[in-house]
Amino acid sequence: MVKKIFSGVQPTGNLHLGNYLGAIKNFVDLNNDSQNHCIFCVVDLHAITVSQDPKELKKNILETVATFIACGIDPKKSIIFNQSQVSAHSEAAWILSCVARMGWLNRMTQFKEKAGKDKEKASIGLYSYPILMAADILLYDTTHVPVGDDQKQHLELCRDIAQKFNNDFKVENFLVAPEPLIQREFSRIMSLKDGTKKMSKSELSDLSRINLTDEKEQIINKIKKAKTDIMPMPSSIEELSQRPEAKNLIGIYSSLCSLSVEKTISQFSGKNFSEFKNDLSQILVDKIIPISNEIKKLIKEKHYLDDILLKGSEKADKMASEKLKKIHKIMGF
Ligand code: AQP
Repeated sequence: MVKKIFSGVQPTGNLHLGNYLGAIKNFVDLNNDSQNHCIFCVVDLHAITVSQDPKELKKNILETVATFIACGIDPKKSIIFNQSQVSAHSEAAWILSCVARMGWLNRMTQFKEKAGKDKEKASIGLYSYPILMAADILLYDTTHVPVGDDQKQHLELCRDIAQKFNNDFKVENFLVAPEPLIQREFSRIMSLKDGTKKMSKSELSDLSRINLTDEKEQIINKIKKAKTDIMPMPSSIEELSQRPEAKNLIGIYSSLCSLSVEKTISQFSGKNFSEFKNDLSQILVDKIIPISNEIKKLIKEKHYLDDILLKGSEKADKMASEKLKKIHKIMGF
């Protein structure tokens, strides 16, 4: 079966190891399967749900494209574009916001986490952003969405919106309810400073994450300073449930080496953390430094990156505006 894949990354700077292992690595595998039709979107409209410096935003959009390509996405095989250039996304989001229910959105945990204590001051966009995400996905008859574990709830909302639209307007299967593609293991990479918090671009401390543009010395230093507990390396998987930092670092190592957690544990059982950290740093340097160098090279090729976005948005616009036209007809516009 041909899979129609859609996924997005926000151009909010500091793309990190969590974005790579939770999402982009998966994008690359999907891009390499000739059975799939892939669309990878730089979701700049999502980025402005929190305030952005326009100059930085422009730079980050191009850096996100450079990161996609440096990680291995081929713009000849997959469509790469930025969301703001295809107006159907915003139009469909309005229509779908009249289908979605307040109660559904009120349950979204990411809004609660991102808005924090002072949710009165959060933008309305931050609250309604899962509806724009649903529009992004549904405009392309997407069948599969590769995302990190943190986006699972938003994808369930997208399915509910598709089903309600189809029921309300009696158009069976018109909007395709997509399936999430979430890796079973290592789908949520945690902060290097706190194993209970997700690794995130917006976390103030740079020591909490490995950025995809980090230099060798930065990676080594961050792993050296990464929080661990006072006990030696675990000898069983059961021990990990009480040791979030050890669990996270072992997960990162296993994911990068394509090993099971059990295998990694048996490899390092009884050894001390410093030995494990040395090996982890080495694996990270081997994986991240070629990506980091390629991003830095590509970022200077502004015309090349602009051209990828232009061509990608022309293709995406054609597909999305055809779907939107059908939506208009169904709704009586
Ligand atoms: N820590 C993570 N572990 C696994 N997957 C992750 N993703 C993000 N963080 C992790 C996945 O990366 C994709 C792109 O994410 P995004 O840029 O759209 O935004 P986000 O999820 O809000 O990422 P951040 O880092 O947490 O950004 P800020 O700090 O700006 O809010 C998604 O598929 C996501 O699941």
